[in-house]
Amino acid sequence: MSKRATLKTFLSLITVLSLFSTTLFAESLKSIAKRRGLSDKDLIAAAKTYTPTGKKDEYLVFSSGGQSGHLIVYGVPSMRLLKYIAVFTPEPWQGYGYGEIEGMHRLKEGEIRGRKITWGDTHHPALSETKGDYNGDYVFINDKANPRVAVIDLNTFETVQIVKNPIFKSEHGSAVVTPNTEYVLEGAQYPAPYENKYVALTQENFNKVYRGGMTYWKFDKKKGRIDLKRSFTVELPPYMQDITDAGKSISYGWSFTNSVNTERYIGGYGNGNTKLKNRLANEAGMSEKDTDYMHIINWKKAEELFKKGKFKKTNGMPVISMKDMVAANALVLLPESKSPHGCSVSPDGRYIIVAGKLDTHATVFDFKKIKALIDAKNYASKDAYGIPVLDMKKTIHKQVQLGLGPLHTQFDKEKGIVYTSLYVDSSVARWNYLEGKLIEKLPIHYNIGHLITAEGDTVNPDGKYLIALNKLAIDRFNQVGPLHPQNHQLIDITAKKPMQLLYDMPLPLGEPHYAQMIKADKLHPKIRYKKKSFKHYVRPGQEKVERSGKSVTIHSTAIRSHYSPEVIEVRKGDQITWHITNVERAQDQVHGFGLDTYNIHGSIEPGETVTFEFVADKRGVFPFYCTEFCSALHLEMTGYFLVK
Ligand code: K7E
Ligand code: CUA
Repeated sequence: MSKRATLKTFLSLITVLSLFSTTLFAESLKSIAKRRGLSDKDLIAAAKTYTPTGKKDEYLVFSSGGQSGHLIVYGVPSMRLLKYIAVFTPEPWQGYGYGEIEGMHRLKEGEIRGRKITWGDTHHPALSETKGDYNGDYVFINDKANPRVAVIDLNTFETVQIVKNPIFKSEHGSAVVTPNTEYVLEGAQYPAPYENKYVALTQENFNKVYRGGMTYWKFDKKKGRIDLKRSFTVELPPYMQDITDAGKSISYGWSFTNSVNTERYIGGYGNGNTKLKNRLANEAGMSEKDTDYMHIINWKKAEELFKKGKFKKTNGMPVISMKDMVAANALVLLPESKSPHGCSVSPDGRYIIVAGKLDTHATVFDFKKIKALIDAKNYASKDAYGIPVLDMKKTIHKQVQLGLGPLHTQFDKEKGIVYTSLYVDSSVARWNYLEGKLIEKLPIHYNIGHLITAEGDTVNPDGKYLIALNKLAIDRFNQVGPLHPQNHQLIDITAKKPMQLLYDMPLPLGEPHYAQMIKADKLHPKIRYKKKSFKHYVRPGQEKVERSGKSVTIHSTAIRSHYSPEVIEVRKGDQITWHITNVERAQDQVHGFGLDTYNIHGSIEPGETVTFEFVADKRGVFPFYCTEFCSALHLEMTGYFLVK
């Protein structure tokens, strides 16, 4: 055949093949849809979320891990899980709490009053911000149960600090950052005495000694750590402070915190008396009044008071009194529909949207009006603690009926458009808070708590995706016993109307509350550690075992596929300090280190030096080995630790 004829045959063959393949593909897509019972809508949803191998996600979500005490990272739109970051809870894979000194130190740092705590109830992650926008440097997360806040460095996705609140006994309005991450906020929840003392639960004591509060943890951006010496707390009444948001732009310098139980109802049901009689149960007693209070705090002024030394220390925490805050006109209360939950500041900082769980309305407060009243000291009344109370009516921009159980709100790219979760209704409401109009509702499955949109609480929301963080899954997934996974539902919000449900993701790790969604290209995590950045870095060829009395220090290296040294002999009772440097440079070449029955396990990432400390308190022969399948000869990556 001539060259031209070959080309001709080749071309016609391609035409036939491509025709054949399109019909084949079209047919098979149809037949797959038929076989699996998929609608056209389902196919579109699949195309919008399916992420072929090697392709990356546009956004990353940092979700609280609820009772697991971890932080969960996943991609959007694929909804692929990427990482559980160990924060308040031991996690062996990452070497967090199993002998690796870094993780041990973190958990030690989180001990409260000498008690080791190995769980946390994480609720609200907060990505660090610059000018009100996520900067991708850090993420903070709170522990509601044991009042603590953790700092996670997004260079490594590792927890680098845990601070504990020395005066709160629980917290909730946390973690929240101010627009330039000047402070990380932590609001108390269940009022209690600041001191660690017994104070009988009488109404009188409750009113006088039990307290709420708002802690402003100073974040030192240079060090990447919270600076305890520059942190302070504003004393608040024993109202149950709840969700908090920081002001921005025109409301910069202020923070807003909801509350419930401004009735100061202390219960009684169960207090040696399980019959209700004349007393109400908490749920009724705490929602007797029609309104509760939003706490409006000028943290810039509080900072000035702190710097002037206008505080008293309790358990080492500087506390600015309500009296001093009121005298500085820096603490004001605003009535809001009773038992509210969400509290969200608009991207321009002007509006604060509050949804009352027990009210079908969302209230849009206008900060301009609030500020004018505060500046003029135009107050309607005072509460029992002498804190001025604003006239609610004078501060409202709109009140909009959304449905049953409105909770949290997030913002769209388009001005005025917001999304509010409706817990009881099991739906998401899309509405316009500037015009006060409900646009549409989308049913979700089931009982939504928080919801998030892409960068939806920043000064520059992206819109695009919404995720419903549902509380119940019920019948959405295969049954796995009475305890079900949570259900995060991805929703497309790009069209003006309607919203489209795209994907259900089960999350079997605690009950997440809040999450935040950040553009993936804002994150620049490292691939390997700089070996020299570790004090105990071991250079290949310089491995050794040193003894000084009962202290044995092992300087060893790990590389595919051996540890050096491989055999280590010590005496019973020796105090062991074991440094291991992973001298690999290649991406993802991690070595594990597991030691037989010593409850020691670590993760040694490329370039990293990890240190283990323990006492060789059991005699015997203990193999150690690499727990990551790092190479074909990974099983051979082993050695013996002998204790005689
Ligand atoms: Cu609504 Cu802790 Cu933010 Cu749960 S909280 S949902
Ligand atoms: Cu190193 Cu397996």
